[in-house]
Amino acid sequence: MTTGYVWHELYGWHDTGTNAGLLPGSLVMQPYLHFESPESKQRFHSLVEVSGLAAHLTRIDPWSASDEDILRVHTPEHLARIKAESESPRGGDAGDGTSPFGHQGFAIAALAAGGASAALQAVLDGTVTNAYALVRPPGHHARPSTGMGFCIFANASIAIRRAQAAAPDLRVVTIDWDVHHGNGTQEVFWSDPSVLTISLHQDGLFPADSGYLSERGEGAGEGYALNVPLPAGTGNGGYLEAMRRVVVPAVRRHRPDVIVVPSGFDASCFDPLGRMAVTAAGYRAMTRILMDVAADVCDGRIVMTHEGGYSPTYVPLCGVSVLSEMSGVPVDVIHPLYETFDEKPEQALTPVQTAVLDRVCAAHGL
Ligand code: 3YP
Ligand code: ZN
Repeated sequence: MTTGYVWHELYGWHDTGTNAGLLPGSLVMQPYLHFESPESKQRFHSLVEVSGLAAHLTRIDPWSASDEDILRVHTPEHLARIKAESESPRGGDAGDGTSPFGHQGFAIAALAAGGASAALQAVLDGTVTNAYALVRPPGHHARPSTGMGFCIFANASIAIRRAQAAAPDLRVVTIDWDVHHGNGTQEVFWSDPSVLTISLHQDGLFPADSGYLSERGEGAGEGYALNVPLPAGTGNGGYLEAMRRVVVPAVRRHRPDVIVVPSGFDASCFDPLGRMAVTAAGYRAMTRILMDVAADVCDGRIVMTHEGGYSPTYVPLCGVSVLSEMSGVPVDVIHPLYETFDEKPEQALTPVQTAVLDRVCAAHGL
């Protein structure tokens, strides 16, 4: 069993500029980094190297997604606009004013989509059993006609559509555990029963008015979008129960050939953009559950594509925990003080969380 790993130095060069969080630099507040700065992801990669994990992983080189690959998901207008703004010395914005990119940002966005695609291909052709594509910019909010929420192109969706172009019968389940709703992935596969899109997210966080249980796909895709909107404050107990009660039975019912996980670590207890409480041990345990069901239904095939996660010091710990579980390589980088968070009261499953899961199960016949 081998685990693939994608990283490219240029992912760290994707330039979101100076902002005070989301505010443009101005006299309102001292300019700082944009939330989606390189820090958390570059430091995740550093820890993969320095922990010794990298030596046990199979490095997969990303390629640049072709126009044809991007156009399976996005409109020609979106692609043309990103390319045009990318030529400007000042760069541009992917669509909503919060998704800036620098000069030549198109090239890095295409390399992110290509990194997800390379990881998926390596898993499907058997080069590796599973893989983690640590790409940047992220992708799960990007819609066919526009980027949004720090995303330019829909990396995971582009990878899946590319794989389906070669294997039209390919069945996929996406399990998005980023704290925000995976609206872009949901939209791409809205009418498509071949791809079951599941999103676990904080109820009502981002995008606005998105990620409700009532969103379930339409036409032939009716029932193949599955939202699990968890209440703010949910920790390992609620997330693991959602995995056991919703995700595992839904995966067994769909019988995918591969599981794709848009993986953000912004549901962690240290994240500045989420209000959830998942710990590194929680992410490891969620990974274990996915690996067990994947072993049963799809020979263990799992591809994770990196999304959000904004704690510069905790994202690396969560990421390395997931990679350690995926690869079976023991890595123990967690300081005992961090482990005290595994025992906090918010880690326990609550009746409110159980009631949400009851409704999700009832709505989807699980
Ligand atoms: C986009 C603008 C405000 C919240 C932000 C969410 C980005 C993210 O991590 N998405 O997964
Ligand atoms: Zn997020």
